[in-house]
Amino acid sequence: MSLSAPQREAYDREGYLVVDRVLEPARREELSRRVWDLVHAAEEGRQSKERVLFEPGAAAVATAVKPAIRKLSSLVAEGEFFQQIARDPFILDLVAEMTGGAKSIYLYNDQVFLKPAFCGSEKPLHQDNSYFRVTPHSHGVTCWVAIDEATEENGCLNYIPGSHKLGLVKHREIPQTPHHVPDVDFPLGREVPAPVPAGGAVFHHLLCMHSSKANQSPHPRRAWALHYVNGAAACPSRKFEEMFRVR
Ligand SMILES: O=C(O)CCC(=O)C(=O)O
Repeated sequence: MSLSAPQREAYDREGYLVVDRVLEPARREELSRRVWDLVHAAEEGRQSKERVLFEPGAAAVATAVKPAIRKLSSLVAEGEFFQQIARDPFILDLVAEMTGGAKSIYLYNDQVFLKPAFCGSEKPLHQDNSYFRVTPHSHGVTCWVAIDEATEENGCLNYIPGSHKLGLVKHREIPQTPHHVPDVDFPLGREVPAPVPAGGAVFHHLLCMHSSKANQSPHPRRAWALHYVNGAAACPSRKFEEMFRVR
């Protein structure tokens, strides 16, 4: 299946699109279980350090005994189960359409974003392409799969509708953090929350501005972000040979 006409219009207009189900419940449950296993391994120091990003100090203390994990990179390196989801034809048909009718598709990278209950910190506003630098900008899309239900309370993504039409705006780094934020003197627009049911996904254009708030709820929020690029794109920040080819 590919995009319906209203979905296509919504994606072109807003720069993002929520799809309520991309994973069948059994697959979502298996993904959830496997991701918890990887997170527990990381908490116990059984993951390579390069793949794990911890919550900043104060938030980690909030969990008292365990370090709180913020990000886990490259699930596709974990083998077939994850690779099959990354290659899921339903997801890839949508990705192909959203990236200019891609004939070949690569995974630029993939990462699980975690917001542990009560202490998951915010992700400030940004455009993904301020990190990736894929051109044309429309040749990439992020598919953010909600492993847990993502709500306003536990830190779903918030988007500025239509902000993908602004072009790539200047960003500045926030010192001592891994974050970039827009550095502009014009209004960017109002952020709108995009809740996603567990097993659903939100797809966003690499220029659509988004952020997520801290998780102050008792419910963890985990999402697997798959950043796809059309094989015809220019990608100066990473070689295609080093990426995982999905189609
Ligand atoms: O999951 C989050 O809180 C941030 C995710 C994000 O910025 C992205 O997937 O591009």
